[in-house]
Amino acid sequence: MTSAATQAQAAAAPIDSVIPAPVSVTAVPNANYTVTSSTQIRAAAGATGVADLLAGVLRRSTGFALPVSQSTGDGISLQLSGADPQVGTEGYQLDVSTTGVLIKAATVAGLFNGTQTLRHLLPAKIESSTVQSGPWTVPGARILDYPRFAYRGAMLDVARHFFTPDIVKRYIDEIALYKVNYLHLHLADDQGWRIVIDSWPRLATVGGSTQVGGGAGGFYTKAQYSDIVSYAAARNITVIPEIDMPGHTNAALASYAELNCNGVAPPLYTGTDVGFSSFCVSKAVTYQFIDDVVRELAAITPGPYIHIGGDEAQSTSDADYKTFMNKVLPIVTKYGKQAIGWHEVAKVNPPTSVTPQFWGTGRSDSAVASAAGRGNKILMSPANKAYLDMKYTSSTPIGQDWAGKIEVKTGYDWNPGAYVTNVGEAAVRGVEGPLWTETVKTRQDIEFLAFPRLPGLAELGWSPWSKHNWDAYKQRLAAQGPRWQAMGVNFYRSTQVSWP
Ligand code: IFG
Repeated sequence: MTSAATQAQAAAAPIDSVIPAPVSVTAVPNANYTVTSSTQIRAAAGATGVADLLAGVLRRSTGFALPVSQSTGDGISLQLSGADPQVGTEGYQLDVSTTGVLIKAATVAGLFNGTQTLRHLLPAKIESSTVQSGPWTVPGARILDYPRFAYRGAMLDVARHFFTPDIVKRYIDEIALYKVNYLHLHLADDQGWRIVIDSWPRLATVGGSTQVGGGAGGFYTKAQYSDIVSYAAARNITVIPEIDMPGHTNAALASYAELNCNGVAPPLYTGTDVGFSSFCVSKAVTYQFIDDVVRELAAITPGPYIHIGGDEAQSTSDADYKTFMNKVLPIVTKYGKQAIGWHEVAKVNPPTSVTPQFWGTGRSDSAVASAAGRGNKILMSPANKAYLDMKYTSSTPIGQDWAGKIEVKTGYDWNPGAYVTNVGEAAVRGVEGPLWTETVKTRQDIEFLAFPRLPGLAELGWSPWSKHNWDAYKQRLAAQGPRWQAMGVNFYRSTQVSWP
């Protein structure tokens, strides 16, 4: 980086570099605030957790003490009163003046989102894990902001390749910076079962013992899962566990012979085919098993959703699929959770509490449109727009391309509120970027595929459609490059973006 560019980086980040784009941003002249060694961070009662997280980021790179107190006054102030009611439950107001930055919200979630915007307003070096030279200037601004959709999600497939809790937590740190508020963990598939279920212990010890390519695999203990849940919750992210069924179940079937219709456990599977497995719909033990699994998962999942998969059930007849889902969906409700399923679940006319997750490559699906018409909310993950495991271009070293290549602009230029025929804005729960890991082995691989595309999905989920503009967005995206460099994020330098 040239010294001029370094100087540019050290200057206050332009107020139009925030992703997701806020609802309204007004520059205020002569109102810059500079964080100094005497800056204090003040928080309303109940908001000191958010203040501590912000302080952690700022202390690391500024070297300042930045004490946090339950108080009001100059400096960085996080308050739970006085916010414009427009901000709702996740929005905030952020006002910069020469004496400090005041963030107001109705909830702790809103304050957390406001602190992410503050990070974007500070120079990129604020994200460094070592002390950097300032000045740490925040440009004078008035911001009022709140999300378009309630659900902005990222999915990580930890079944094809297992990822340690630390790697999952790093991904949580990265997606939190873009106000993503759901992390969907794909915990079970043909190649692996990744969560301990006490009543069926072989699921982890056998089903979790390998992965695609035959590696050692792994699994989360309940304590590790709960630690990930808490880590996410502190960053306004709700974890959604997925146990895919009736298909994508070889790991479970290999762990317990009695779950198979013929009473014989198939071998563990380390390939990448799909559609060859199915739970035995006709056996009562199948539903006892699922009841045990959902009960134990619900008990360690404070969030409202459990994902039951339902995709690619090519070895389950339509009639059996319907029978299966009509027995399983009530089990999720019984344990106080709402079900999400891949959009095939729409064909069983599920209760309106069920969220079909659209992953098609087309613009229409009659069952999904009918479900939306009945009142089901649809989660938008069109595979040719939102699948983060798709290659960027034909020369991308990892990833797949069955849904098409997804360069940054392709992943950004679509409207979730008007994408699937007869699934309008009011029927959309939000947007999610699935990252399947057949070809993804390391933290660097995850980051290479997720960045820069996930921030575009986060913006589609958060920002007003009126703010949607590729030419403006790609400038804001370019400003993320130095931030990701400071964070050590292994992002793809798309040639569509003029990285500084
Ligand atoms: N489809 C499968 C996934 C994964 C994916 C890879 C869904 C819902 C292809 N199902 O996407 O298990 O293999 O891109």
